[in-house]
Amino acid sequence: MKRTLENIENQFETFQILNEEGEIVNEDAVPELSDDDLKEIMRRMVYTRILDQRSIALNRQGRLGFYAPTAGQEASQLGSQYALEQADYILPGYRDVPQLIWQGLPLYKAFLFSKGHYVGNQMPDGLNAVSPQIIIGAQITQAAGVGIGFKKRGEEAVAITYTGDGGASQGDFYEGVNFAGALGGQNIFVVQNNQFAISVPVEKQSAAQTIAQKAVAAGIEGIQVDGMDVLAVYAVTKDARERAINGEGPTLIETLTYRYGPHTMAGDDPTRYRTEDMNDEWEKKDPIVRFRKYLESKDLWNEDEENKVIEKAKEEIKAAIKEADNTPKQKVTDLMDIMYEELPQSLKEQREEYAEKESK
Ligand SMILES: Cc1ncc(C[n+]2csc(CCOP(=O)(O)OP(=O)(O)O)c2C)c(N)n1
Ligand SMILES: [Mg+2]
Repeated sequence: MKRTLENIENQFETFQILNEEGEIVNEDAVPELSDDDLKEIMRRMVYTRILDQRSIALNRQGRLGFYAPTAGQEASQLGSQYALEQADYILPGYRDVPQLIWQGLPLYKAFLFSKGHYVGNQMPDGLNAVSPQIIIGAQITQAAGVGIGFKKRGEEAVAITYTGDGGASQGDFYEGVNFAGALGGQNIFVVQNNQFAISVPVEKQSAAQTIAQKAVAAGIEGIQVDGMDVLAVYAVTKDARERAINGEGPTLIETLTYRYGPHTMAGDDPTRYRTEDMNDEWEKKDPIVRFRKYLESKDLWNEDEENKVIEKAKEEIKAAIKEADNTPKQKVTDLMDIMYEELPQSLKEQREEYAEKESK
C-alpha cells in the first residue's frame, strides 16, 4: 500500500509572515496594506485586549453574564475580520464577539449579549451576522447554506464561520465543509486552534497532525496559519475571500493560537490542565507584541499612540456598559413578540396574561 497520509500531512506547513521578533520572514506574501490600515489593525488588537480585561473584571463584579475570554486570539479574530467586506456574513462562535464588534455590532449590544438580553442578539442594519453560537459546530452547516446561497444569487460576498479545535471534531463540521465544497459555496471556515477544548488538548481531539488537512477529504483548499501573526491571518483570509468570490470554492483556515484566560468565566481553572511553561511559550508569540515591534520598526507606532487607544477603549467601554445597564429589562412579552411575526392563538392568551402581570 502506498503511504499517502504522511505525504499529505507534510504539505501542511504553518504559514507565517511576521515572526515573534516582528520581522518579515516571507517577503513575497506581505499583503498590500497602507500605513493607516496597519495602524488600524494595531488599534483594534490593543482595544480588544483592553475590552477583554474589562469584560473579565465586569464579570467578576457580577455585571456581565456569559463571557468567553479572547486575549491571545486577537490576530486570529481581527486579522480575518479585517479581510472582510461589509457585504460578507459572519457566523461566529461564542468567543467571536470581537469580529462582530469590528464589523459593526455596537459595544453595548455585545454586553447585552453577555447578559442574555435579546437586544444583544439583534444585529443592526448593515451588519450581516447571526448572534454567537453556543452549541459547538451548529453554525458551520448554517454557514455552508449562506455561502451556497451567495453563489446561487451571484452575490459578491462570502459567509465566514468560526469554530475551535474542539468544534472541528463535530459531525456538523464535516457536513458543513463537505457540502460547501460539493456545491461551491462562497465560504471561509476558520478553525481557531487554541490547543484546548476546555481542558481537552488538541492531541486528544484527533489523530490528524493538522486540522487544515481535513479540507482534503472535502476537496477544498486548506491552510494552517500562525494564528498569532495578524499579517498572515489577514493575507490567507483575503486570498480565501477572493477565491470564493471567483468561483474557486471554499477554504478551511486553521489558525494556531492560544487563549491566555480561562475557557469562560463560569468556573474553569486552566491551571488544572496547562503548565506555566506552556503559557510562557505562547505568550512569547503574542500577536500584539510582535505587531508592535513591526510597526515601531516602520516608525508607525509608539507608546503615546498606544496609550491613546487604551484611554479611548476604557471610556467607550464605560459608556457602553452604562447603556447596557440602562436598557429596559427584557419582559416575557418581549420574548414572545420577537419570536413570531404573528402570535399563535395559544400564545396570544398567554401574552395577555403576562402583559397584565407586567403592567402591575
Ligand atoms: C454540542 C455541544 N457539546 C458540548 C458543549 C460544551 N462545550 C462548550 S465549549 C466546549 C469546548 C469547545 O472547544 P473549542 O471548539 O476548541 O473552542 P474554544 O472554546 O477553545 O474556543 C464544549 C465541549 C456545547 N456547548 N455544545
Ligand atoms: Mg479550542
